[in-house]
Amino acid sequence: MKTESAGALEQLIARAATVLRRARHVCVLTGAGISAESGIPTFRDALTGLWSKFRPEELATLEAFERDPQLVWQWYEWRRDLVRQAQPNAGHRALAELARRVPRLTLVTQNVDGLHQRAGSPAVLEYHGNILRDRCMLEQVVADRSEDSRHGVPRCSACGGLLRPDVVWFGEAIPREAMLLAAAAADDCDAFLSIGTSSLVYPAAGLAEVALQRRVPVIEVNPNPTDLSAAADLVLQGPAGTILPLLLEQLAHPPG
Ligand code: BV8
Repeated sequence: MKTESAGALEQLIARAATVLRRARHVCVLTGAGISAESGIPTFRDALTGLWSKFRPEELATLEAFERDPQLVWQWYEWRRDLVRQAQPNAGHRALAELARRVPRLTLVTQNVDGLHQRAGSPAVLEYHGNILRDRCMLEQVVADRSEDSRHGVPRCSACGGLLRPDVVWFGEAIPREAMLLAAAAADDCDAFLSIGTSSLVYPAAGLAEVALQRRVPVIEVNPNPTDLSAAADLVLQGPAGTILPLLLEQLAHPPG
């Protein structure tokens, strides 16, 4: 016997599928929540255990790295191991499939784990970079590690400069191409999907606001309410790994 809430959720998913079926260009923003079911702690949860005494801004900033590069690298190496052991989940795979079902889809992710690409999503905009790449602090380019990486702080094989994770830290600019392409997609899309994000970190959270200002349908997928929920047109409350496959199912089998 279907519970009332299950019935209500099914109707909301059917309405979301109708929006996507009519869409010419879907813009999707994802956050840490879509990777939670792959065993990667969400950003807030990435400060658990021995890292719980730190605030994100205390580890994910240039100041923190300059103050103690070893400590910051320890945190990133711990997160890198989690990313290497992780597999894309049904949520990532559903988004890769959705890109094949709609005329145009722009996928913007705040995640640095590369799981969208591993699930087969084409042309993912890495708005906050990628944790598995190193960037040279001197040349500001993606670089390889030299043999003599001392004391847990890797060095650039080309110039010996300090290496840092190729991610965007708080107070740093979004990579230019990703920022311009994401802004253009938010300005052009006729449907916007916000998945697994608390919508707290800017300028990423501003992309959904652009869609709202343009009166484009905004659909949120999240088991918990967020700063965006009140303004969103449809809120599909549940885990992305459950909701997104159901959305694809509805897209494939329109009612009646
Ligand atoms: C900048 C990479 C200036 C590093 C990250 C305007 C207003 C207020 C503040 C600001 C503002 N503009 C700028 C700021 C400051 C700051 C900011 O936004 N601060 C916040 C904290 C208030 N922004 C910046 O500093 C940005 N840079 O402004 O530079 C500038 C400009 C020009 C030139 C020079 C400088 C840079 C921000 C990027 C920082 N880097 N990541 C790393 O990963 O180590 S941010 C990082 O945190 C993530 O990438 C992500 O963006 C964010 C975490 O948010 P979420 O992904 O949403 O994750 P969260 O844990 O919060 O929530 C998880 C959600 O998932 C929850 O809602 C949960 O319910 C849900 N969930 C759980 N399970 C599931 C699920 N959903 C679906 N399915 C499930 N199974």
